[in-house]
Amino acid sequence: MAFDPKRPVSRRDVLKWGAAGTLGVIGGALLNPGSWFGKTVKAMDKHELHSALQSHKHHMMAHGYDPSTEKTKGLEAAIRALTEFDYGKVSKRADGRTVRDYELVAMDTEVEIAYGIKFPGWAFNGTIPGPTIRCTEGDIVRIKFWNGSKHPHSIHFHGIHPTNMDGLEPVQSGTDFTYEFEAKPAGMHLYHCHIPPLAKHIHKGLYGNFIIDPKKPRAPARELNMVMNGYDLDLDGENEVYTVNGYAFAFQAWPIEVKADELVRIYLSNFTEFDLINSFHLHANFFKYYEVGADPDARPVWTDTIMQCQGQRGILEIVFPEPGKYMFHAHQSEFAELGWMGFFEAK
Ligand SMILES: [Cu+2]
Repeated sequence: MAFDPKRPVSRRDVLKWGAAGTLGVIGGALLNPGSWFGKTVKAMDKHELHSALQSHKHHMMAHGYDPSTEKTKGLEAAIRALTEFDYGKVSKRADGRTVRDYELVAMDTEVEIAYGIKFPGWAFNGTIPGPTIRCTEGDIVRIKFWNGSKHPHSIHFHGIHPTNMDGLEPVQSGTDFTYEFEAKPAGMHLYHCHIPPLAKHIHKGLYGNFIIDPKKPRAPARELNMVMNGYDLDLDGENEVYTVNGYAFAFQAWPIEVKADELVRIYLSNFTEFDLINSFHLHANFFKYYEVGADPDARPVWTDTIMQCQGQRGILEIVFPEPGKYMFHAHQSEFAELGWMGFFEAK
């Protein structure tokens, strides 16, 4: 196909070019600061990109997709996001209620989203997704939000709370606001910026999971946190990279180690903008799925594939029956091939 400098880079191009080294080159060209903030990528950048892609073709054809297993900063952040839960700074109020204090800072920052690709994100505490906020039903949750970004932002939590704590008011650059409410109902929730244009503010990275544990704890399990997302690298309203926990192919490069026969519980949400639906498919096994996980009487779905709309979330409970490598990925094949796939390694 003839190179057309005016034609935007499509996700199909990325798919076609999809060798790790090539993605790095694409990222480097697209994320050239001069081109990124404009509507389209500069012709010069695209020309360089095209030449670089040609030189990578042979390697790609010979080896197929070969994501690097190098533990980059982005990959480490994705692995940390799996098991890091922020329980806040805990204190007791005079009436005996547990108070949890958290701090979230919005920043304009570059985040590594795939091997060699940096994304000019807006992030809570420097990572996409932001920290996983966790508490117990009935706790008083206090989140001090400081806006260190150049743009107005807010934090909108899902759950039941007073409307003046709902995050619709912008918090201006360089100022702060403290959200305070009682955590309810128990379940798997989420938080995100709620300032228009919303798709842009969310897509740039201002989101994370918010888990409210029930007062009667769930059964002991190996607990994992997962956020599905996408990145639109050339601002054409389509994603070119898809991930779980912010980094393409993270758990292909580094499979998630679990034990056969132990209960694995995953708190899963979907923050993919521009595509209406994302999904989670597990190979060679089934799992129980609790939508939101707020209804203690709900009967889970017993399946190997679930889908989530934007902002939808739920709890998966998996037992791996025997040792082996179990693939998991979005069942939109294109998303999987653009980064949203990985493995559980049961030992
Ligand atoms: Cu925002």
